[in-house]
Amino acid sequence: MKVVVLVGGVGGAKLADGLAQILPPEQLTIIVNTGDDFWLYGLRICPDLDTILYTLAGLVDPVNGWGIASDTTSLLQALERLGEDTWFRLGDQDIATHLLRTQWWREGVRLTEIEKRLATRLGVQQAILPMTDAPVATIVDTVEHGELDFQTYFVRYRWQPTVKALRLAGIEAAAMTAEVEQAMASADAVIIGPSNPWLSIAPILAVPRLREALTARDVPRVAVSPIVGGTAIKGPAAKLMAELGYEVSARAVAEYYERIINGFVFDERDAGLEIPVSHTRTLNTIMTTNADRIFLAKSVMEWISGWW
Ligand code: FO1
Repeated sequence: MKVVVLVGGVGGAKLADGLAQILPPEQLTIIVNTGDDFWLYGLRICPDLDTILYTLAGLVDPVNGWGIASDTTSLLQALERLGEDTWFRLGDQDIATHLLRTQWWREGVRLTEIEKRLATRLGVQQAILPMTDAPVATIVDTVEHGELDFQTYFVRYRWQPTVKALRLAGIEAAAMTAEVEQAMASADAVIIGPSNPWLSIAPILAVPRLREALTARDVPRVAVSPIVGGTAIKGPAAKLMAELGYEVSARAVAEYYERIINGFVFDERDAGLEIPVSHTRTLNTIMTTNADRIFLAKSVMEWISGWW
């Protein structure tokens, strides 16, 4: 069964990792948000792509969920000595990825090809596809600071500013890649990971023609809720939902995805919520251990096979 999973950062990476442990590598394609990508010190940084790559390569920092385990910060310390405010914590080993990516980027290599090369070199066999090759930037309009680029909002201000609106700079010019189109066309199931629907999944769905490609075929399309018991498992999802005027619940997430999904997985702690989707399943969706990842991935796959 060929599975396509749409993801953002840490939560999505955990489910993708669970799926990677139970499916043959050629049967899993991971389509990743690139709205968080930005330039820093002349380097092209793609946080969500790197989080997925490092997680599947077994390199990720288990505490943060991003960056490389036991990485050092010599370069950051040198920058601080030179008077820089190093609010974005780039580890020394992590920088190697950004150096290579940037070199290839400047040579004109497509982001999809760059990520394929990085994955191959780190021994990752699954296809990790950026949502588009074009630079797209999530811009967060806040009450306190006006418009902020994503990482300034998320990391520098620790997602504390009040969000008024979101927009995606560059999305009109972004094209779906042949690789994403091919993955969508041959998918037997599509899973939307427990990533932030507004910050991580919306940019993927906003790539021109991607939403149509996703819904074109009659296959299971299942979203996993990132909201459990009215709060986010990690990050600003709950705070953002309230600021954008949504009820903070798994039901509101299901309603947000209603037109594109036919299945919804939400946490067993929320059993009893009425979900407006034809197929629903409650499970333990909190992935603390590796066994949790495998359990969730397996349970979702078995459930899909059961109703399809
Ligand atoms: N997140 C933070 O909260 N603080 C950081 O200093 C930080 C550095 C960082 C470096 C490389 C990388 O690939 C990711 C990094 N992240 C950091 C995570 C990342 O910016 C966000 O988690 C995502 O953009 C949201 O999915």
